[in-house]
Amino acid sequence: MTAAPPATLSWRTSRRSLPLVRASVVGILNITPDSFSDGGRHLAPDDAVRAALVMKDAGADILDVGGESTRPNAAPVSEADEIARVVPVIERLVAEVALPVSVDTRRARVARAALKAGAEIVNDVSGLQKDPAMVDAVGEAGAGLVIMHMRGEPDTMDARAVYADVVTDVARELAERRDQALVAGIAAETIVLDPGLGFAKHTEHNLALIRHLDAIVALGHPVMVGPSRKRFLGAVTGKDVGARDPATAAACVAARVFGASLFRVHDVRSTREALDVADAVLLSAVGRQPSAS
Ligand code: HH2
Repeated sequence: MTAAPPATLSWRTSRRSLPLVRASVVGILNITPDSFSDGGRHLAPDDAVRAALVMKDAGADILDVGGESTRPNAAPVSEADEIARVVPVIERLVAEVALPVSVDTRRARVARAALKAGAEIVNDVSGLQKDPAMVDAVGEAGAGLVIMHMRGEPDTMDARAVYADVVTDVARELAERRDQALVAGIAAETIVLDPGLGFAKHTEHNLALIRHLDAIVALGHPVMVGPSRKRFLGAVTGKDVGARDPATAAACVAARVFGASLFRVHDVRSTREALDVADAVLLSAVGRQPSAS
């Protein structure tokens, strides 16, 4: 097996070009009472800023702020409440933490409010399927856009985890959503693709998607993965949600070997260290002389 770092080595957002030579770690900040692993921890802006500073110190490159849980059976949140949760936190993060901020939302109005508050990336887990106004909200701001693969809604997605071939099906559906963004005028270099681990996928689907990530890398955009503390890691290790950070770091390393560039995690420190070691190995291989093998 020949592992190679991905070819797409930067990502343009509305504020800068983010280098992606080294693996980028995206720290998760859920401003929700009910997210499956960190719900209720960062509801107050002071707590969110404190957690973000710890993530920065641990080596986070980007902060991803979300105001709506996408786990099955999560309590619905109104658009106004979602904005009220994320905007004050984003304003404080931009002023006090000085890392690029992404907003994890499926709603165009929330995206617009977050971008106005200083966010520069929109992470849409519906992959532009939920809100028809999302493409314009992202395109007008020139924001970075994460197009994640899922099917249906969080409450119905498990029943939609039926694939002829999960790798080709997910790559094809992601390509269709990417094309929809391009047709609407979103610049190619602002787009990142994400296979949506755990969203309408069973354990074997998640593992196959990591093993064959090259099919998504081949679409020509940087690839993000979000395995953090998810159920499939519990299925592999037998660990409860609170004890899945080593498994998360291992899944990120595997995804790095197969071409991912961005890694969305709760515990930044353990994944940062694991990816630094992976990159020390993978990036040293770039300069290898054929005669030395
Ligand atoms: N996973 C979750 C939420 N957002 N975004 C991307 N791009 N990729 C992912 O895999 C992804 C995501 C779910 O995890 P979490 O935010 O921890 O939980 P919840 O949805 O309960 O807030």
